[in-house]
Amino acid sequence: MSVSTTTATAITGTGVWHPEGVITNEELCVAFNAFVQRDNARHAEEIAAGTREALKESSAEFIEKASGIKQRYVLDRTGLLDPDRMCPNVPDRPDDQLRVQAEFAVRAAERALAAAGRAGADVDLVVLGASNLQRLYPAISIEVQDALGASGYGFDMAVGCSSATFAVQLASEAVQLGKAKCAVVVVPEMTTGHMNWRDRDSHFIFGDASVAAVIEPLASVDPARARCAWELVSTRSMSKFSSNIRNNGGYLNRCDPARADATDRLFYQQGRRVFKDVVPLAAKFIGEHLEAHGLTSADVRRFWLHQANQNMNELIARRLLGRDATRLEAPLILDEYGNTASAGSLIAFSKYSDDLPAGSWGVMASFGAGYSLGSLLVRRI
Ligand code: CO8
Repeated sequence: MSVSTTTATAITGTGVWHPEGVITNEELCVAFNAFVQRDNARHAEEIAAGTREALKESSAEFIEKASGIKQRYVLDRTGLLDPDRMCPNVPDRPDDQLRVQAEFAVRAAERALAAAGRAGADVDLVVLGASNLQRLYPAISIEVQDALGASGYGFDMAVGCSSATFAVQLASEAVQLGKAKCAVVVVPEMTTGHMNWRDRDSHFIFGDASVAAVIEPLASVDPARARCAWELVSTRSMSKFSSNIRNNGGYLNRCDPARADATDRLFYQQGRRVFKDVVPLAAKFIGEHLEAHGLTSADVRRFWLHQANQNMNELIARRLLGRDATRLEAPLILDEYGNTASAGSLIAFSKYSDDLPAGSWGVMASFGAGYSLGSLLVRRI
């Protein structure tokens, strides 16, 4: 476990961007069920002979009840809703054009910089954190740095759904060490590319979105410039190995030709086990972080939790508060966005933070594959 307690830094602006395409649960299930019917018809003889199990249909009612998700934003509806394709159509771009993930990042970064009253030329560090990286090199953050007209340096990092909180922590520490004066954390989660849209257990989970945050020294915060600034009082992170959420996609995949069509190169999970593990783990992790600062959950005005599952968040908030949280104490964005991987808690923060008065305490918390957990203790300036 690593703990940082004197981050004299602040989040001076955030920005959210998502593609315009929307897929509702109902639309998603129409496509999925058409695929199921076709697949079962194709294998009718084996199914009748008992040598193959028939695929089961999905339902919009199940999805909303089990997860709280009602819809998700997606870059490409066409490929996802085509029962013969079930994969987003994202044409490759020439090397002299901004790639999709960098474009996601730049769009959110521009909004975050505007909120912070900063320009791209002010930026001297870009940390890109995302659960999936589009390519290996050059680092996507460096492409973003170039597109923003920033100086300094950039790097990419991935820690599943804790990529954003870990990235904020690293950027904050760089500012704290004097290595950067104006860092931008970009979290371009183009998640629809890593899902197995033919898997009934998980086809409904993720959506595409991008979020960014500007991090500067606390001493340089100017309320006239940055309308909604929050001191990053403390950051905490933790990891504990588990294979319950996994994606074996990687550069060595082609080296095992026998497994060219393996579906474990896409997202898969033991959802029930994860659910059971995460509730006590996350509540303890956040509670201990607060305790280390002489705070209790009652002192916290808002918890911006990872946005994977409404039932999970309600249970975690109940453990922390000893009662049900109100919608504003633990806001949800997953009903509209789906699970946006590591972007979720930061999107919730961006959308639900400017109403709180100066001095308010808040916690952003992520829990994700790895397992990985991140907690950011913040106070409104
Ligand atoms: N349509 C209709 N029925 C379905 C469907 C479907 N699409 N899928 C499953 N069912 C059926 C099953 O067949 C089963 O039927 P039966 O009882 O007859 O066998 C029944 O519904 C229940 O199935 P499950 O037990 O699989 O369903 P759950 O109630 O567990 O819900 C979830 C599935 C929503 C995926 C749930 O398990 C979940 O959210 N788990 C938590 C993990 C998670 O959120 N994953 C998201 C991505 S990873 C991530 O964001 C990080 C999460 C936390 C990390 C932890 C770090 C410490």
